[in-house]
Amino acid sequence: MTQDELKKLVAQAALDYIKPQIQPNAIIGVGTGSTANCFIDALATRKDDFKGAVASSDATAERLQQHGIEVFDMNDVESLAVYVDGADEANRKLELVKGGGGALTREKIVASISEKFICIADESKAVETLGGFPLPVEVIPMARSAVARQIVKLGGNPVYREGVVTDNGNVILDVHGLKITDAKKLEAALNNIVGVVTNGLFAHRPADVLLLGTAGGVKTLT
Ligand code: ABF
Repeated sequence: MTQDELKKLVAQAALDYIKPQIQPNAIIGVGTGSTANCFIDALATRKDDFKGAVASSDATAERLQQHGIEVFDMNDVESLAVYVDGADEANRKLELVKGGGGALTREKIVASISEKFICIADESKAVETLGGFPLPVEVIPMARSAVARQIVKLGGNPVYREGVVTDNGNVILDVHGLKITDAKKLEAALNNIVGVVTNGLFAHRPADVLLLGTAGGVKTLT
């Protein structure tokens, strides 16, 4: 199976977590990226089973609307039945590195009000130790160099993602060279640097379920 086919497979499998019998009129949190896009396309086939969605990026909001799915402002929503999103890396504890697509802050906000976070990914995203994929950190533009110096002190090698401005008007540093053995500790340490908006570690709020697309089918990890 190609990587695209694996993404479609897990996106389809995520639909099982939308349960109109148990949660009628649910609002679904929807992530960003190519795997999340497959989920949006699959979601469009089940429009009668939920009320609408909260989007983790402008691009996702646009794709949802193109499918005729109502997009809610998160300020008008108290909680989300499920949040479905991809990741750049996932470990066995379901801690994630996210933000390769630049939407990490809104993704983390949406995850924070979700009862269940379903991460969907092809098997290439499953790793023993996080950090092989450079860890994205969203930063207030004027603090870019100051934050980069602090990240070097934590042992990382931050690289400015040139030409990218997030939906929130900020910039991104991609931190190379980290071998992340204590994701919660690093997530907190990075959050503590003045000028950091968010970092792409999802360890304090990891996924609840990881649906991995493999050649043998969908593997469900909890
Ligand atoms: C989002 O999309 C991000 O957090 C992650 O960076 C990216 C994964 O993209 P893809 O599904 O295209 O590999 O989930």
